[in-house]
Amino acid sequence: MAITIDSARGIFPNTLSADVVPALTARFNQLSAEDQLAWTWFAFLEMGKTVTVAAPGAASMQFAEAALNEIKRMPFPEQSQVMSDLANQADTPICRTYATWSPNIKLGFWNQLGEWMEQGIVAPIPSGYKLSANANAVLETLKGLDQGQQITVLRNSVVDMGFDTSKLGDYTRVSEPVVAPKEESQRTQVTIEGLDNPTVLNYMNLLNANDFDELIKLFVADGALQPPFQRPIVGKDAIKRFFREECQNLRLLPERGVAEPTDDGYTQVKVTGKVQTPWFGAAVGMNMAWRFLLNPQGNIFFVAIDLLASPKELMNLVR
Ligand code: 45D
Repeated sequence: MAITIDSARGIFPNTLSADVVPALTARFNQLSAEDQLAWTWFAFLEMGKTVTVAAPGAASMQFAEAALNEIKRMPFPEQSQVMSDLANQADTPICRTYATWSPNIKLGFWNQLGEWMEQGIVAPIPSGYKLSANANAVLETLKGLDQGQQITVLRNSVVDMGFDTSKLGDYTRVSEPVVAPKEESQRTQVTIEGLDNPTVLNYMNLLNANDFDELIKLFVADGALQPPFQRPIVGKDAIKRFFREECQNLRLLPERGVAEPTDDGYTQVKVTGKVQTPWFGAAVGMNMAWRFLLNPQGNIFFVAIDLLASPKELMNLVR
């Protein structure tokens, strides 16, 4: 049977990913705009009890600056309206601009608004705001998740706001400047218990070094990368763009892995371990799995990255 991206998606079918995340995101999206804003505020406060967010540098924030300053100058009711519009995915100039931003710029924008809300510069969530029963239930569920899952739900809610990009027509994507790959002397080498596959080790080391030019060479031309809870991104150009836009300064900490030959001389590899995002650094380690399908030349035909259901899944390398 010919190997396709669709068939590749099913390798290591026993891998339990955190389905609670898309489930909770769907419930969040059903809430009213007011509830969504208040909910995110309470969720953010809840997170803030245990971890702090590392604000992005000025170079990353420059693209959000004009919109932020515009909002800063508005009276409170107008500011509240802008925030509701974003949650409602309304068609307004700010919602259109927001839609062109990469996830990190969107997060940076909200992080700044959140700071200003605390300082009284931007309209706060009304004190005594009572979440609807539904919103409360969603919040209670969130509190029961591990931190990696919580920050993924928060990230999703921010990414989904703003005008719908599919209705935007032609537009220019806006993302942070691409950092230079790490100097050779600054690079680290991972080790993975039970696995010495050179492609997989290179993948981890090159991604950790922000060396996307070399990293993309590991893929076959029509290869695919499937981020957590997303459709596969297909083809070298699209994958490279994704690396540059969304994968800077990640820290991959793989722990263990297994490789086995499969059909047509291909090799399937599963690795589990932790991933840290620059937003939270070492404070939040997300429990992850990588499921690779390598061609006979050792190039990456497919890789899926999964957020795991529980820490127990880190030990699950069954095929
Ligand atoms: O609405 O191997 C207020 C890939 C209230 C690449 C607010 C990967 C109002 C390949 C509080 C102001 C990328 C797939 C809002 C690996 C309101 C690969 C603000 C994995 C919105 C390993 C809210 C990478 C705010 C992974 C400021 C898994 C919320 C990366 C901020 C995961 C939330 C990264 C933040 C994650 C969330 C980052 C900063 C999950 C950040 C999450």
